This record gives sequence, structure tokens and C-alpha cells, in this order.
Amino acid sequence: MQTILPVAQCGEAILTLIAAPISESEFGSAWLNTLADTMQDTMLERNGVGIAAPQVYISKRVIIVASRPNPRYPDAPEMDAVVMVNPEILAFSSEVVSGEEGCLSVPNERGQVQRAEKITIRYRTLNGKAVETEFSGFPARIVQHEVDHLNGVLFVDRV
Ligand code: K2U
Ligand code: ZN
Repeated sequence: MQTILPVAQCGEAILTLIAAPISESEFGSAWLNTLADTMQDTMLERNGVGIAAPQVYISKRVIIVASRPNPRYPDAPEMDAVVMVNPEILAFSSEVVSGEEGCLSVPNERGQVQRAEKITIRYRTLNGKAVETEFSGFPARIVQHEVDHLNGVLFVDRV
């Protein structure tokens, strides 16, 4: 069953908060799995390549990253959506790249944003397994954009 949630818009307080970490007791719970499912349904409905829980009014540290080719990034890799709980960016490459971004919370706006070309990120899966991995290019950009949402930062603050 698909659930599309309303998406918070620029200017709404929820988007300016520092989201709370998911606690140990929430890993593997029906609640966390349902949250991820509804975030994914909402992201896909809005043709997003990522989404953060605060965008659906849940101020918790959960993001989804789902790069796919699109008009602005035709050579973006097609990747299975990855749900990241309590993501922490451990390292940013010194190399930065400027690229166009949009946001489900800032419709009809696009802007050039500088992001690290490559990042090292550590996160937990929905079941609590710790993962440490690297992303580069467009997927790295999406991760940085989504982690910004968890820290109350919108891409328009960086343009
Ligand atoms: O977090 C969001 O609002 C989702 C954004 C993610 C995004 C991050 C970085 C660069 C572009 C998008 C939405 O997917 S906005 C729709 C979109 C999709 C592909 C390219 C540009 C904009
Ligand atoms: Zn956004």
C-alpha cells in the first residue's frame, strides 16, 4: 500500500531543526520500516532522487539516496535506493564540484551548489547494521544535500 506524505516547504520551521538520531530500540521496528517506506513512496511520487525525514515532518535522522539519470545529470548512475539511518559524513574530498540542485521543499527553484566530489560516510541500516562507504559524483551530492536537511540546512542557504 502506497502512502504519499505532504512535503514541508521552504520557510516551515521543521526544515530548520537539527533532527534527532534514531535510538537503538527503534532499529528493526515496524515504525522505522514504515517511515522508510512512506519516505520512498513520497520521493518517487515527486520524482526525487533523495529525501530526508524532516521533509515529511519527521525530525529524525533518516535519509534515502536514489540516484538515477535525469535531465541535469544524464550520466548519473542508476542505483537502488539506499536508506541511511543516523548518517555521518566522516570525510569530504578537498576537490569540490559545482552542480545544479533542486529540492522537494523548494519547488521551481534550481541553483548551482558547490559540493565535495567524494565523501566517506558511515550510517546504520534499518536493522541497525553499521556501514562505512564512499560516494562520489552525483550520489555524493545527493548525500550531502540530504544530510544538510538533517542539520536544518537547505541548498538555497548555500547558493
Ligand atoms: O532532498 C530533496 O529535496 C530531494 C532533491 C535531491 C537532490 C539533491 C541534489 C541534487 C539534486 C536533487 C530532489 O531530488 S529535487 C529533484 C531533482 C532531481 C534530479 C536533479 C535535480 C533535481
Ligand atoms: Zn532538498
